[in-house]
Formats: sequence, C-alpha cells, structure tokens
Amino acid sequence: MARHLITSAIPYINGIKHLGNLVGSQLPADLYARYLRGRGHEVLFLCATDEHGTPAELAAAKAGKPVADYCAEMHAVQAEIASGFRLSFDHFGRSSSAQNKALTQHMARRLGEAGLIREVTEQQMYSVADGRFLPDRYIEGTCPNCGFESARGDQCDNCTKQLDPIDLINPRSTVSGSTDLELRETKHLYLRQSALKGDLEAWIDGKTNWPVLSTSIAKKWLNDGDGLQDRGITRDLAWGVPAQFADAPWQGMDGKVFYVWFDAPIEYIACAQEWVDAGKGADWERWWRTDKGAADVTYTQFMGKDNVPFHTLSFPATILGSNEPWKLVDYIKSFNYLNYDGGQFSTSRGRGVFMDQALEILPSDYWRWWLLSHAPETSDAEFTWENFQASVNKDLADVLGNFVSRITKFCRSKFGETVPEGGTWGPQEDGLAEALKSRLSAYETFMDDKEVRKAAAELRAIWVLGNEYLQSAAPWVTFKEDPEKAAMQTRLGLNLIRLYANLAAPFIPDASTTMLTAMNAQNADWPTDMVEALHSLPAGHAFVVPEVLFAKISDEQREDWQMRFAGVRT
Ligand code: B3M
Ligand code: ZN
Repeated sequence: MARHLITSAIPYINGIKHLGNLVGSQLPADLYARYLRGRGHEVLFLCATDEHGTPAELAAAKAGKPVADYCAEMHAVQAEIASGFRLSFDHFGRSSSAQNKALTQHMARRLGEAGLIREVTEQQMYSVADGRFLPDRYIEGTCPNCGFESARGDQCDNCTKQLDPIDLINPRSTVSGSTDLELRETKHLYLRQSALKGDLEAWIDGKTNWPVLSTSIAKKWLNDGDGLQDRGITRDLAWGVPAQFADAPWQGMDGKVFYVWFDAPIEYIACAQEWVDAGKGADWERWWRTDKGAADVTYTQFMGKDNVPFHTLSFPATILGSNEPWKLVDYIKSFNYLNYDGGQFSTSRGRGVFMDQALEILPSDYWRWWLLSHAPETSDAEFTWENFQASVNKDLADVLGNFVSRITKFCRSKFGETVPEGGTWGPQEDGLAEALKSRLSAYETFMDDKEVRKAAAELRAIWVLGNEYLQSAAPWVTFKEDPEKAAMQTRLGLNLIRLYANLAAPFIPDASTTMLTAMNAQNADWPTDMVEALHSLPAGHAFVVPEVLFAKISDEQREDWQMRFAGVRT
C-alpha cells in the first residue's frame, strides 16, 4: 500500500466554473483519487477555493458585497456543486484561511531570510479615474507576445505568458474602462527566481515521465529566461495575505498583500492543516514534510495548461527557496482546453454549460463519463451536443446499461432474484476471463499513468467484452435445451455486473453504487484474480434488478439544450 497526495488546481472563487474548467483539473484528479483508493492505497485528495487577488475583489464588487462575505458564500456554492459531481475531496479548503495566511507569511519570511527577496521601488500603472493602482486583472490590453487583445495584467489567456501590467499595449482599466493611466511609484517585494534557475532546471530535467505538455511549458519559460525573471509577489490591494507582519524581514509594506499566485499554491499545504483542524485527519506533516514521513508520498498535481508555469516554476521556487523539507510535486498532469460547440466556453458571455446547469439537466455520471472519455490530453477537445448524446446513448445506455438490465431481468424471469446454481465453465468462459484479464491490466496501466482517455476506452472495451459474451452465449436460447448451462452463463453475467461496478467506480461512482447495491455486494474489492472475481457472487446469493442505469438522450432534449446554452447566461 502506497501513499498518494493528490491536488487539483484550486478554482478561483469568482463564480461557478464551466465544464472545461472541471475536466482540466478537479474531475481527472477525482478519477485518480478514486482509482487509487479503490486499489487500497492511502490517499489524501485536496482542493480549495482560490479566494484572493483581483478576481475575488472584482467579482465581489460586481455582486455589491463585501469581499469576505462574497467569498464565504461562493465557497459554500462551489462546495455544494463539487459534491454534486461527486468530487471526493478529503477536504475542500479556502486560501483565505488563517492557516494559509500564517504559512504564506512564514514562506515569505524564509525566502527573505535566505536573501531571495528584493525590495523594489517601481513605477506602476495608476488609474486617475479610479484613484488606485491597477494590478493584474484591474487592467487589460494587448499581449506583447501574441497580440491577443484582451490579455490581462497578470497573464495572457491566449499564449499563457505571464505578464506585468506595464507590458500591455493599449492598456485600460477594467474597473472604469478608463485609459487615463499614469505611472506612479510604489514599493514591492520581488522573488529572486533567477537565483533559483539552476535548481529548477535540474529538477525539471529529472522529470522524464511527465506529459510533454507539462515539461514543454516549463522549459519554454526556463530556456528563454522569461519565466525566471524575478517576479513581484506583492500587490497594491486590500484583500489578501498582508505583506507586512510581525516578524517580517522588511518594512514599509503596510496596506499591501501578497500576489494571489504566491499564496494560492501554498494553500495546497495549508489545506492539509485545515483538514486536520477540521477534525478529519490526524497528521498533516506526514503528507507534506519529507523529514516527517512525506518522503514516501507520491504527489500528483492536476491542472489546466495555463496553470503550468506557476506549478513548474513559481511554486517550486517558493519551496526550494524556503530551504525547508517540503514535499515537491512528483508528477504534473496538465490538460489542454475543452472548447464548446465551435467556439470557446466563455464565463463572461455565459457560453457553454456551467457546473450547476449541467447537474440541473442530467445526473453527474453522464457528465463525468463524457468529459473524462474526451479529456483534452494531447490536444484541445470539443464538446458538441451530438457527440455527447452519441456517447451517452451508446457507451452508457446501450453498452453498459443494457447489459445490466438484460442479464438481471433474464435471471429474474427464469431463475428468480438469486444467483442460479449449476453448470461449469467451458472454453468460452475461460476465453472471456483471459480477455478480461489482459484488458484489466491495460486499464490499470493507463490509470496508473493518468492516461485518462485511454483508460476510458479500455473500460468501455471491458464492457463490450461482456456484451459480446452475452450475445454469443445467449442464455435465453441455451435455456431451452440446457438449463444448467444457461444458469452458469447467467451466473457469470451477474458476476460481470459486480466486476463492472467495481472497475467503473472511478468514472461513474453513482452508477457503480447502484450496481453494487443491486448485486448486494457493497464491499467489493479491486479484482486481483480474474477467475476468482468472476466467481465472487456464489449460487444462492440474492440480488435485485436495478432501476434503469442510464436514460437515453432524445433528439428533442439535445436540440433544446443546444439552444439553451448557446450564449448569455441569465
Ligand atoms: N485559481 C487558476 C484557475 O482556477 C487558479 C489556480 C490556482 S492553483 C494553485 O485556473
Ligand atoms: Zn499572448
């Protein structure tokens, strides 16, 4: 039994996320966490809301609420939706927690004491109309790198380049739209990332098994020297972790806070403390401190590609620079973007399906299955309603759902609701067990490797094997001349349901529970021996015919939803 720490990128607090956000971090992280738990490993799976910085301030202002109240409300909303999607976080924390404040200040102090922080008096964009400095998202303009016209002050969404507000071409205030901006002097703290370049390079070079998407982005910023410019880690904002504190190794930072991207990843650690303080765990250090047991932990992070520079360079710079034995990430699984029906998901324009809306129209398993089986791993992927309808109807309703309903109903009609007795396996059954065994081993390999799409395809192939068996064994025909043989075939079919419930649990946990409950086999373990697994429900074991597992999506529903989600969320 191994120990696995898993984190998903922590979603910004400002509003409900769309399905593209979900499939880029939280959902695949949940898949992996469920899989590893299913295999008997010890897992700590953490996520939180990212509550500081300009996204939160701007959203709270728009909602007309004090930012602390806004964050508390939105945290509850996001937690509720996460549980609707069955995201099995051990804790869903908040980056505005007292734990994160203390740890962020501690990290900053360590970096300062190590000589890795510079105090810089610089010119910053000040909006005369708004009477304030314009950090990060308070300012928008044209990206100097790729020409994208709505690049934000902190990062270009188009090319992922990390930016400084003064880099933008034709800048404007996002508060008032004003272009009456001028440079004014203000003091900030800079993290001397450049001093850590060698260490970071050596560390990234050692990660030969990472997805190319993760290492290529890291190396791109390392090699052109760009990502490793020293970075300002404070902002002229009111909401955040105060940059001036009791034992700070600097003065004159009153009224300023740490940059949201400085404290957000530290929340991964603070979240484990929150988990303990909430009474859910006993010891967070054995997950995070390599001197206190975390050396045996495997740490995997999940995130969208735009977050990669911060996790491959900035956060490791904080950890390495602290010179304390914090656990560094072992594997970064990153995702491309999911597009929506010929364009992009757009939070501002309400284009696409948002997490709350998705759950209003269909149960979470439908979404989980489609999203994971189409995860944007090697390239961007696209959600279309036609494709969604086809996948749900075929994979879930026809292949899996139909198998379950056919065999359970057949058994009930001929043998009653208990696993029937009699007959012994022949070559066909041996062959099926062999085929399942090799597919299971491929499935495990893909899951271990976090190859989400390939794992989904393998799981589907496992379901197909059962259908093919049932089709050719045809117990409803066999029954007429050889009822004993039909009983054996049916018994095997019922055992397949249990097996499928088990293997599918990471993808479709609710359907899995329904299947296990119907088979009266709630405490099923991950199969280690296929022949044994296919005999685990013995003759005489009671079961019930479950409700329809998956309803098909009609053309009418599809057209209706297509219209409804085409734009402008109300
Ligand atoms: N909140 C960006 C995002 O939601 C950011 C991730 C932080 S991970 C430490 O995509
Ligand atoms: Zn750009």
